[in-house]
Parts: sequence; C-alpha cells; structure tokens
Amino acid sequence: MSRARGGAPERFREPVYVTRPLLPPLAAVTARLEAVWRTQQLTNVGAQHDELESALRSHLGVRELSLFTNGTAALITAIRALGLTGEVLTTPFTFPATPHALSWSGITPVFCDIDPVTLNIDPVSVERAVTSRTSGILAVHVYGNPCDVEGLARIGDRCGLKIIYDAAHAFGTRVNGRGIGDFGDLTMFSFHATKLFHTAEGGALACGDASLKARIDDLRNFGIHGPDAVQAIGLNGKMSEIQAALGLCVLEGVPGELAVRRLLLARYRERVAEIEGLTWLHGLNGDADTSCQYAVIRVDAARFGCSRDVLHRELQAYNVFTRKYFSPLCSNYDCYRDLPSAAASNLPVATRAVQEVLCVPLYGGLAESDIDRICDMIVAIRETTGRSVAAGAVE
Ligand code: T4K
Repeated sequence: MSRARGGAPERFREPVYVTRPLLPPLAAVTARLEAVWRTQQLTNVGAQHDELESALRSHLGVRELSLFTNGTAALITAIRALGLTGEVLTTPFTFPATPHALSWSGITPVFCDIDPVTLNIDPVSVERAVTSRTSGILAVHVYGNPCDVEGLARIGDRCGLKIIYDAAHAFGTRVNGRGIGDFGDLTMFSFHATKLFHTAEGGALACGDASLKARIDDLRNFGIHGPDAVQAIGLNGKMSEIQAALGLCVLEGVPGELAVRRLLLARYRERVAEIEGLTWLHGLNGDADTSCQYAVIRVDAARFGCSRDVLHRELQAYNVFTRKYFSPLCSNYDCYRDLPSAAASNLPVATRAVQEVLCVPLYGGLAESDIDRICDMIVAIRETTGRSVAAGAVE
C-alpha cells in the first residue's frame, strides 16, 4: 500500500481547482482585438470568426464546421437541423445540457445504461430501448474518451436513427487517427472556459455534409437565408468576433497545454495505481489519442476505506476542490425522475459509477510535484479514514 511521500502533505496556500482555463499572453489577445476595433465588426461572421472556423476545421480533422456562442445552443440547433422528434436515446451520465437540449426541443429523452469501463452509453442498452417513436441517439464522449462509434453506427443504420455526438469534452480526441467530429451525423463541441480549447463561452457543430452545414448556418442566424428570405425558425447562436479572436490565441497554446497535461496524467496514473481502492479512468485509448480534458479516479469505498463523497470533502481541507462530474445522474433530476427510463433498475451501471467517480485537478498550471502532493493527501485521508474502517464505520 502507498504511503504519503515525504511526510504529512502540506495544505496548498492557494485553492487548487478541478481545472483552470488556458490563458494566452494578453498582448496577443490585445493585438487581435486591435484588428477587430479597426474593422468595427464585432459579430455576425467577421474575419476572426472565419479564420477560427478554418483553423478548427483542420485542427479537428472535420470537413464542415459552424461556430456557436456556446455548446448548448449548438446542441439545440443540431437537434433542429436533423429534424429529431418523439424520443431520443441518451445517457444519464452527463451534464444537464445533454438531456435538456432534447426536452427544450419537445423531445423525450430516453435514458440508456452505460458501459462499465468507458462510462459512455452502452450500445446494447441503446438497441434494447429503440421503439417506433425513436428518431435518434444523442451520445456523449464522456471525459473526452470516445464512445463505441462503430457499435452505435451499426444500430443507427439498422434502425434508421440519426446520431448526434456531444463531444463537449473531446476536443482533439481521435479514433484510429480519425477526428472525433467525423462520426455520426453531427458532433457538438463546447468551447467553455473550462475546456482544453476555449473561447470563454463558445461551441461548434461539425459534420461531413455541406448542405447540412448551410442549414445549420441559417438556423444559427434566425433562419435568415438571404437578404429577403427567412426560411426556417432559427435562433441567435452566432459566435462574436471577440470570442473568435480569443479562440485564435488560445489555439496556439493548445499543443503546449496538452504536453503538460499528458505528463501530469502519467504521474497520476502511476501514483493512483499504488493506492488500494482507487482505479484510474482517464485515457482508455492512451492519453495521446484523447483530449486530456479530465483526470478521473474511481473510489471503491469498501477497499479505500471511505466513500468518494468523504474523499471529496476531506480534500477541501487541503484547499483542493475536486468535482463529482456527473453526480447526480440526469435521470435523478426532478424534471426526469418520473420517466420510465429513469428507474435505477434500468440504469444499474450508471447508478453505481456515479457514486464512485471523482475528477481531480488537471491543468497546465500544475506541476508534477503538485500531483504528488495531491496523491499524498489522498493517501493521508485513506490512512486516517482507514482507522475508522477498522472500527467498522465506512461512510
Ligand atoms: N455537454 C456536456 C457533456 C458538457 O459537459 C457541457 C458543459 C455541455 C454539454 C454544454 O456546453 P456549454 O453550453 O457550457 O458550452 C462547467 C461548465 O460551465 C460547462 O461548460 C461544462 N460542461 C461542465 C462540465 O463544467 P460547472 O458548473 O462545473 O463550472 P464551474 O464554474 O464550477 O467551474 C469549474 C471550475 O473551473 C471552477 O471551480 C474553477 C474553474 N474555472 C471556471 C470558470 C468558469 C476557472 O478557473 N475559470 C472560469 O472562468 O460547469
């Protein structure tokens, strides 16, 4: 069993959060903003917007891309662009935006169970839930690890269902060298400040079909098709020039940020392997192929000596703020718990996983020594709570 290295770990002086945004040099942002000021075009698809759209297309390896003001607006637009109706199969193990985008569009989310290893939606559970009312699948690449894209494509083809991927966490994830945005009918990315690549708030839809992109661009702009034509009921989802200018600066820092995150993830993986009762989740295909968005451990309360919730709480005393993404399950929200698919008996794997997962700090501003210190804190908490286990009290 692992021991804290170098004695009792010292509390961090400054709070350590689950993530921090990648901040480009302010001078670089100012230089881009000066260009925006000169043109006086602040939004409505200007030069910064077009430059970012093109840069991201090649970075992500996708044929078509439309930028949005945030990922949720992009998701709602994807649902509208594909004409989904009735019921859509989705995962309960996600951020509220995923099922809410369906409900907001008048669609009933049908929750399916998840895979015990990847924690992504399980194709077997999806296939079982298809009915005559099902129009699509909304799957999430949770923590940036890819779904079983081949299994889902087979079901989509067999049952005539559209597939939308929520790749909010999966910026730059690749499957066999292919960009994650190149699967399904549409893929949504989030560029929120908490994401590896960000525009403070922002998002995008990727697809392989130019006519679908044209429809999305109209829907993103009130349904306006040309100077005298409004052809659809659209919303305002446009990314501004200021967001795009920031994004172009952030994008330059992504390779460096990724390199640091990979080192930190390797350190975590090594340390977590030594701690009884913890398992490591990140980077199922190897960290080189994923977005390195989150570092995730699973806590087996019986073996670790205390629950995930206790570990989360105790770390706060050390000034470390982990997150329990995605607890509670979406199926347990008041607005969804009465759906037949929300029953815990329908979601046994998700129900267990959601009690065990903990996202620990990961961002380029941390050093390997910080990861060691956090792991020492975890070991120290285990040693303390281990004593209460011996006394028969696992919380
Ligand atoms: N689908 C999925 C699967 C998603 O995870 C999300 C969003 C979406 C769809 C929707 O995409 P968007 O519409 O948001 O583009 C955060 C984000 O707000 C949210 O975008 C994200 N997922 C979710 C997983 O995380 P919170 O409520 O946990 O964020 P918050 O403010 O507590 O931030 C977490 C930590 O990050 C803070 O403790 C400190 C740090 N932080 C945060 C912000 C905002 C900073 O250092 N600076 C910052 O500016 O939701």
